[in-house]
Amino acid sequence: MKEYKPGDIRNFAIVGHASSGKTMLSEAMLEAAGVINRMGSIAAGSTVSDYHDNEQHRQISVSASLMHLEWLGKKFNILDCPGYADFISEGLGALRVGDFALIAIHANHGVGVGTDAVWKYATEDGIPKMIVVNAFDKEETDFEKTLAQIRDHFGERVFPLTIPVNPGPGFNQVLDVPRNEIITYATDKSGKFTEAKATGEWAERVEELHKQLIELIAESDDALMEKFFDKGGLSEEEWRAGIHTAIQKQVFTPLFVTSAENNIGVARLMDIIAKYGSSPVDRAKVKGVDGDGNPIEVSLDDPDPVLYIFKTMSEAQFGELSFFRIYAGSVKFGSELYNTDRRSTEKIGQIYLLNGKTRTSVTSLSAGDIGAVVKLKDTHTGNTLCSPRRLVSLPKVDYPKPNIHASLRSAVKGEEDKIASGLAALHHEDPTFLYMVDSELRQTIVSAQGELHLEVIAERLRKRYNVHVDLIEPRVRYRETIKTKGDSKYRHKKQTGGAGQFAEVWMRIEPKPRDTGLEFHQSLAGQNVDRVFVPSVEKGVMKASEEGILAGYRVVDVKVDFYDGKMHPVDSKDIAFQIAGYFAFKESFMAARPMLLEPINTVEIRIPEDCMGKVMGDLSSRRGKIQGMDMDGGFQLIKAHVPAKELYRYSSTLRSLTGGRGVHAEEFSHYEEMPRDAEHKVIEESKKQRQQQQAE
Ligand SMILES: Nc1nc2c(ncn2[C@@H]2O[C@H](COP(=O)(O)OP(=O)(O)OP(=O)(O)O)[C@@H](O)[C@H]2O)c(=O)[nH]1
Ligand SMILES: [Mg+2]
Repeated sequence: MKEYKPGDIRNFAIVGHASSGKTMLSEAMLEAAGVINRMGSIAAGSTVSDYHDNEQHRQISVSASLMHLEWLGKKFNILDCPGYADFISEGLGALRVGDFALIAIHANHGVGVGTDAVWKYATEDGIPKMIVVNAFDKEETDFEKTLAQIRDHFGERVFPLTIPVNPGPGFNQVLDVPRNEIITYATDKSGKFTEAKATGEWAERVEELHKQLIELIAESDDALMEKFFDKGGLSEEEWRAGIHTAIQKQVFTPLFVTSAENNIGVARLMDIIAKYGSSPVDRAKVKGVDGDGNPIEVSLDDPDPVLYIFKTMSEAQFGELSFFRIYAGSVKFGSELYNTDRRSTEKIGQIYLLNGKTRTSVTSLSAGDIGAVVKLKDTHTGNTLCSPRRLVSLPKVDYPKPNIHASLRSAVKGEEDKIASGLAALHHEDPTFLYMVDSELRQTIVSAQGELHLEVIAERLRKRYNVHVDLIEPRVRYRETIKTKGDSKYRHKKQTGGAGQFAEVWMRIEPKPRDTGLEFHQSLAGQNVDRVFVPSVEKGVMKASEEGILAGYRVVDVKVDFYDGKMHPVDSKDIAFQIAGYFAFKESFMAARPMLLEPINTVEIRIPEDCMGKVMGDLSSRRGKIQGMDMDGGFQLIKAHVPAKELYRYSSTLRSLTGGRGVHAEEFSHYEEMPRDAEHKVIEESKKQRQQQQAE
């Protein structure tokens, strides 16, 4: 395998809104470069990138795939990322290691929420962007309108380097602005093309655009600007030398037109990437911290290796694969590296170059390159591997918090351990997926970025770990409390066979302020009850309060006073007072007008203004109470208190109410009294459940 110098490597992430043609674009590139002989298709599930079962049967990308090819002597490392927001962690990892982002936009649909999101992430990562407007073979595309919309979103400096000449079915020609040419593509999907000088109206058009382009390029550099003014223009050599810097500085964002499906326009895009695209040299220095957390800079030409793990994935046929980018030094088969984040040593096994699932083994890879390695022991997404001589940890990706939750139900007993290790492994692979074992309600809550993400997680658990699980609505942590005072004089007496039991507990209870918990006191006077039984009574009260009395939920905000009772010289003992305390508490609780409290979450919603009506209407049907409203960059922000019970899969609802443009975050706020009818439902459900359990 040829070794590539950093300046000859092009690492990029293809990102964008769902279904904009990213996977087909990478397929077209592979075909043009001769890596594959024939393009696969999404419908047949035969693309190099979407090779997982879960991608083929849904016909969408779920994982980012690494592919590579050579074009004009440059090595392209392509990361084709999923467009669905559910799988954003894949795109975030890829953007972190890319030297630029190739943002795909569908010619029919224009800029979508997904486009905005990836634009923002690429900007935060400080990498330049290139835009591909795809699917010009479709009916009813309008290049000018789409360009205007893109400029409206991302600024006037989005500049077309190619323009569709004959959009619509049969589309095979583009106007090449830098070359003043009309390029005609072969219709056999090979990506091959012939060139001819632009004539007639196209010649005029391209001349004008050409002028604008040169002016833009001149702006990127003071020396060029001077020449531009002196000579009233730039020579071909001059402006070509300036394009690279202009793109780096994003003085302009180049835009290209394609039909990925038919491999039209893709080869010219690849030419520009090879000639002027960003390479690792453009980001030769990255910031990190050393072993003690002090700032440190890693340079492309540092001798000691620094690798960033941007993705890990468990594959049936490979085992665990860790994808890395090398920021300094090189990595060799059999060498030892140190994982600064896990504080452990890793031995480097087989190193691979990948094209989807096809792997080529190499003995080493050097700075700037991207590859994968198998079977690291304890290395997760986001970790840095380096030389033990010079410890480095590169910054982690900041992943969004999950916004959808479900309870994982295990259908077969005895699989708990397998499920637990599966969940842990899946979280390490995908940090946007979280889980929590809720011992109070004996449920495992899984949290993800969307309904599809949840489904994929459950599918992976079932397949990889061979367990039987499904997702159900989580049980809500209701609380029980009282409205008034109550009391009980409870006698526990057992005299059948063996030693007898006797205890009598007199108890008063009263409500306490919200969120103050349960408080146990004794105010015994005289000698009716020996003080040694006080802890026994308290134990009984605690047991009853933890089990719940009304509907099986923990009792809170109650003050208990054990003020008197009776005992028997022989039959009174610890267990007898525990039982009496338990029932005395239950009786007094039921006498004190018991009620349920429900958890209320603070919800922050961000939506386009035109969706206000629908979202507000929906919130009120969920018993939401608006706490505040604000505007932010054309978006409406709503803050509301909504019962947790009403928020099950809210992110899916919000997506459908806003055409995918709304997002929300939720967090527990406080407990509140419930409306009667809702309370009644919860109590009835719990009764039913208890009856079922007894019957089993
Ligand atoms: N007509 C036409 N269809 C296209 C083109 N590019 C992609 N498609 C089709 O559009 C659909 C989505 O294409 P993909 O390549 O999977 O899009 P994607 O952006 O990778 O989608 P996700 O990764 O799921 O976000 C598929 O049915 C493709 O066959 C194109 O240039 N022209
Ligand atoms: Mg895709």
